[in-house]
Amino acid sequence: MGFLQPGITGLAAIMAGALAVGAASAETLRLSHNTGDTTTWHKGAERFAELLAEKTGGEIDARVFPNAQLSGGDQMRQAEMVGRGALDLVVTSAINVTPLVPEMAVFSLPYLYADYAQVDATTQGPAADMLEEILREKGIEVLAWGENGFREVTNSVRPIKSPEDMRGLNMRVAGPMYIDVMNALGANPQQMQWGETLTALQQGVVDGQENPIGAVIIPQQVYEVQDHLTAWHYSYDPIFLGISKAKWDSYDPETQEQIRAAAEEAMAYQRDITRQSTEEGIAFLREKGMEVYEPNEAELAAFREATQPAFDQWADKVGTDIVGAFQDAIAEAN
Ligand code: X2X
Repeated sequence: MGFLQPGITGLAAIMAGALAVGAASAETLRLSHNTGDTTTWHKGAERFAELLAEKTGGEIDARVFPNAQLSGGDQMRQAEMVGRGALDLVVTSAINVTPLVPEMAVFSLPYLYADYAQVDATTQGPAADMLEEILREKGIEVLAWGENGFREVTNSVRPIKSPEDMRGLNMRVAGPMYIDVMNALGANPQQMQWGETLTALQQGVVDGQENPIGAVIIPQQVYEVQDHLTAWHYSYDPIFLGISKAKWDSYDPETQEQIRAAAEEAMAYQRDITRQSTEEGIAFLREKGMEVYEPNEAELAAFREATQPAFDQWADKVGTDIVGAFQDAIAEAN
């Protein structure tokens, strides 16, 4: 036995050396997103991390950081940080990028989309390329589009059935376009980080907020702090998985293909689970004690009309080229 000992030790040393070399060549990218670790954003990001390791044969993996913790809790700063290479990867929604790229507001123009077929005709088609081009100039390569969803309004003061019911409500909003939309409805909007919103709702600092059911309202338990929800579908919000362009350009074409394939698969999964949970969501929220109101066509038309000034104002900021391309794709969708 004795003479075998050095042999085994030697082999172990070689194996340890090989592992060390392997570990040294593996790269861990940092992925930032701005919701909690229970959301479909997080699940999509985690799925991407798994697929990335799988498709690159362990050469690259990713670590997911929720709650905008890598940008000091500031959800709007993430895009700018990825753009200058201070973050490798981001999962965030379009509205959060509007301070950097106002054109990103196109997706969320009030009542632009009537259904998912129209959404997919833009986010999964050439219309989205126009935004990808602008983001690329800002240092962000979009790898794939996912879904935050149609944003529905909640509050704890009264059921919302008409634009008049919005008057005077103190509403937390995520970004600048929604300030103008809420003002058009006669509400008092206040821009606030998502990370501070649940506490603000609980303490009555604001009366209400708006977010998608499947991606955010259910997983972040907004129903615990809000009594009423109206499914008014007033604004759609996509998410995207983006990588710093500097990082992207450092990879060879084969690696880029692996990264993109991982992103596309992960975001397709993320869209699926988001739609699934949105579909089951209204029944779930009622079970949890929320009073859910589903407006009829005439009531939706009243909300659409009331938000038209904000649509026009932001369509101007986005520009007619992009808005027109989106409207054309939507018209062809159904
Ligand atoms: O802050 C929000 O409301 C959220 C989570 O939906 C966004 O990132 C826009």
